[in-house]
Amino acid sequence: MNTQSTPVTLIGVPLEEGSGRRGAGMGPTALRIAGIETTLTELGHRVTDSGDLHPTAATDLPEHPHAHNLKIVGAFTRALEAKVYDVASSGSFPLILGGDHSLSMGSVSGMARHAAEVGRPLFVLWLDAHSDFNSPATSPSGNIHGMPVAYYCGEAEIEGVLPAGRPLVDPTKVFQVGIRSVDPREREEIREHGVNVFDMRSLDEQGVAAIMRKVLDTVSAANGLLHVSFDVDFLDPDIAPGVGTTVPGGATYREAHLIMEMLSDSNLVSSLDLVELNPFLDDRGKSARVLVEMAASLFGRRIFDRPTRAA
Ligand code: EXY
Ligand code: MN
Ligand code: MN
Ligand code: MN
Repeated sequence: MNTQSTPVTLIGVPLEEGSGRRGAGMGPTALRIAGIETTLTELGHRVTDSGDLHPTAATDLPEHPHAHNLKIVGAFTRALEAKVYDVASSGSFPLILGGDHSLSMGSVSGMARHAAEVGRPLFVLWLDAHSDFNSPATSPSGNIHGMPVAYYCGEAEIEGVLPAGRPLVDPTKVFQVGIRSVDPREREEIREHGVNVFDMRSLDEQGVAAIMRKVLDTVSAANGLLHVSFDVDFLDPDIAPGVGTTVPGGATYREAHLIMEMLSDSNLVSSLDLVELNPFLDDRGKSARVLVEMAASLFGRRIFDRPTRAA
């Protein structure tokens, strides 16, 4: 996304049942109160707020002992997959206001269908403290928000939510940045499937800019689309306490902004999730405002424009 005027469609996803606790369902409202629409409009974009999805629970899905609340999470997955596909196909940028991270089963799957249709590979940048590569077979909690990456890569074995034969994401096209909490079997799965992980130590050692250049060069060389999924817990809890799964030692304010600025300059980003904001746990709207500022950098806000490099 760059400074040019872009049609953007906000999609509210008041889903919290994937997280095992209450509060993330208020995330879309908090992001609206923090000014997501006016901020992007003032940057010159044409923003449409499509409101919140409110699907009814999918009665055809089973109660699953190791995938809690599958009927409602599955219903949101179906509704969001269809919505994101429609929005992207219409030429607008889907900006998903979460909601817990299980919503990415739908948003990424919708973008995967769109990418397959336009004949371009889909890449995913996963900004998170967690790898979210569990499955019902490996999850220590049964909470589906720890499973979306495995799901959209076809590894979570939750049948019947989306049609068999849905386009999947190649795990080697997933880049995870900021990781610092991984379960033992999840670790094995990530390695086995070739997910690209830049954990917090990599970020400390290499710096954000070098990592992002690798990611962006890879996407650019493949003429790919890039979906960005931003989990609040990617950030250090000091700057973003409004999330149920805080992990110490997260990204700083400037590291996160630099990622957004480089993404913006790249023009490669096709879609964005803002997830796991839990306003019930937040400190006077602090985390909601930080997320809106992150979106502003992705959509072209700059301290100063960079000088054009001399030939
Ligand atoms: N790995 C843990 C689990 O699967 O239960 C914790 C997952 C937290 C997921 C948050 C959203 O990133
Ligand atoms: Mn997550
Ligand atoms: Mn997380
Ligand atoms: Mn596997």
